Amino acid sequence: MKSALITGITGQDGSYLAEILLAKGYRVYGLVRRSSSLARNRIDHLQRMSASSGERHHGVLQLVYGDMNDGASLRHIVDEARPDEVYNLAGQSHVRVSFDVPEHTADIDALGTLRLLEALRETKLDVRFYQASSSELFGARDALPLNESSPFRPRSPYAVAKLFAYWTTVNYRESYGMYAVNGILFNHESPRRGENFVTRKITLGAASIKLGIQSKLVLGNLDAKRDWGYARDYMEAAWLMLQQPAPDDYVVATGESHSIKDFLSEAFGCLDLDWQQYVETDARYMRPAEVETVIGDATKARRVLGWQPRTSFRELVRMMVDHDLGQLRKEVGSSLLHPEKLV
Ligand code: NAP
Ligand code: F7E
Repeated sequence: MKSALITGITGQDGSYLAEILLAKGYRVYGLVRRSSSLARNRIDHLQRMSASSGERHHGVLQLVYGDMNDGASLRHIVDEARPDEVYNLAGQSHVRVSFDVPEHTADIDALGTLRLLEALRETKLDVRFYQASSSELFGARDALPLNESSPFRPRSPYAVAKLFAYWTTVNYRESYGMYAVNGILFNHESPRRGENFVTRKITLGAASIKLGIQSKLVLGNLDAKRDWGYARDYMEAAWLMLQQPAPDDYVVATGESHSIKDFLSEAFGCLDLDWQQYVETDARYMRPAEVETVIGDATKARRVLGWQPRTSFRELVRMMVDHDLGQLRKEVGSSLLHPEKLV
């Protein structure tokens, strides 16, 4: 049985990756941090399945406490789990919030990666390491689309921290011969996307407006363009990166770019609503420095990994809207049965 350690298993990507690895029969160690309320809704179904027998997936899931700001905990986990593969997905992942908590973002996203790589180096394990790098590394560029050779020019504390982690990963590969790769992933979304990223904010907002739960949606810059793919497809690419004969870095993207306005039009359109009647803008959602347009070129991933996105922009938006409408309908139904929940 192959084993893998996933940091960030409770996040959007970690939950999909855990599903993929468990279906392949891996023993999966998921690093979780302590919090006063157990926020594990994205992996609850996996824990339940792991506890019962005869389910679709054959692997074993084990959660372990640790924190990217605590090197001793990382060393301890690595020593105990002795994984074949490590996927470093943990991070303070919100770009705008990184302007509010730059030190924390650098501690977790930059130094956290260094701590984990050091833990792996010290144990001298024959391990394969995946780093969750980001299209935010490129920042504002004129020459599009972006590929592995495009220059980096980060525009936020988040991107600067990720740049440190990117080069640290390259450095450990070159200095110590580690199998360490960067997946330079462009924006990827899903019904499990955090609720304060723009796509999920829109699909939840549109569904709430449709059901009469809210009357307007307040956003920031509507002209920005992103290359949006489906998170599950992207985690397949992450796995493929660790199955190659030699380590390398890859861009993962759809090659299509859409504006926030396009996303609004598609999402509200799924519900027969005109977004322009409901959307307002507010400076509080703007960033001190913005990345206006992003579009990626995943030719190398297609050629070497045999990877390509399987989910179109329209399918992605529809999937998210349908999910949020269904979820909100259930919640409204249950709060009507329990009116005290409305206060
Ligand atoms: P996410 O939903 O925000 O998940 C982040 C995960 O990191 C959560 O499990 C979170 O745990 C964990 N985490 C945060 N701080 C931690 C700490 N101090 N110690 C241990 N765990 C910690 O992010 P995502 O969308 O899945 O993205 C996964 C990774 O890919 C992130 O590193 C992100 O920066 C990067 N990335 C994402 C995208 C994208 O479009 N989604 C694109 C490029 C790169 P809690 O549940 O306890 O908060
Ligand atoms: O913003 C604009 C905002 O926060 C997208 C992370 O996963 O992908 C993600 O970073 C765009 C920006 O994602 C609102 O100004 C308008 O131009 O959904 P987002 P992001 O910043 O692109 C990269 C690749 C990562 O690595 C990150 O981890 O949408 N926008 N109005 C808004 N954004 C938010 N969040 N909220 C708004 O109200």
